[in-house]
Amino acid sequence: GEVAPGAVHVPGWLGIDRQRELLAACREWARPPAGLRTVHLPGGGTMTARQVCLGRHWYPYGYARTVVDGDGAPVKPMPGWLAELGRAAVRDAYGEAVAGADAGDSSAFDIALVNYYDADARMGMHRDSDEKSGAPVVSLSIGDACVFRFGNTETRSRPYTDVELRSGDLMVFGGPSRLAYHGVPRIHAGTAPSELGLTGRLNITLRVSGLD
Ligand code: MD3
Ligand code: FE
Repeated sequence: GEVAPGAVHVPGWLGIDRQRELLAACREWARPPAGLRTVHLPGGGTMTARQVCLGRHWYPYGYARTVVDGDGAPVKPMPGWLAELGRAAVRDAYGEAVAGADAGDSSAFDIALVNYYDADARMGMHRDSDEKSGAPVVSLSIGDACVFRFGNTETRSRPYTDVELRSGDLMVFGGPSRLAYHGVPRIHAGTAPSELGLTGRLNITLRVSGLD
């Protein structure tokens, strides 16, 4: 359903087999070089969700082709099948659901950011503004459920809407929602489907960098 203009939640979009395939791929991407890493913030803190990037490496605050703030290795490529999955996600989420939503150039997904949350990890309220494209962001969740907090474009604080994201859920954020504040205040530990054999939560976001 539509959480806000341009923000569409499709529960259970990924079947369990698709989730297992994505999880297996994430486990490969997490291996060094250019594997899962702790993100260090400019203020001296660290993010509690750990991250691995495909296509371009995100660091606070920009994109690079190598892991500039880690092992320096070239970033793993964005697979064509994953870009295609993003395209299908936008098509299915928007379909007829969001009249007049601007899908942007969603055929050109060239970045994936994979965040791994253990039971205690969180993500503070922030905006994603390092992409030079207005195309929608696709979010896929695998493993433990979480509370996803969708805010507004003006402030980091209220009003916001809390949505439970479960394993297999899709969300697409485009149009007026693309620059909204959002975060993950809580993980529901131990709620992952047992067939996955995963402790914690994975979130994969697919993005269009707008970079050369
Ligand atoms: C709304 N990830 O990677 S996914 C992020 O669950 C991020 O790991 C969270 O926020 C996670 O930047 C939330 C939902 C999400 C992702 C990107 C967005 C919502 C968004 C970009 C614009 C607006
Ligand atoms: Fe974000």
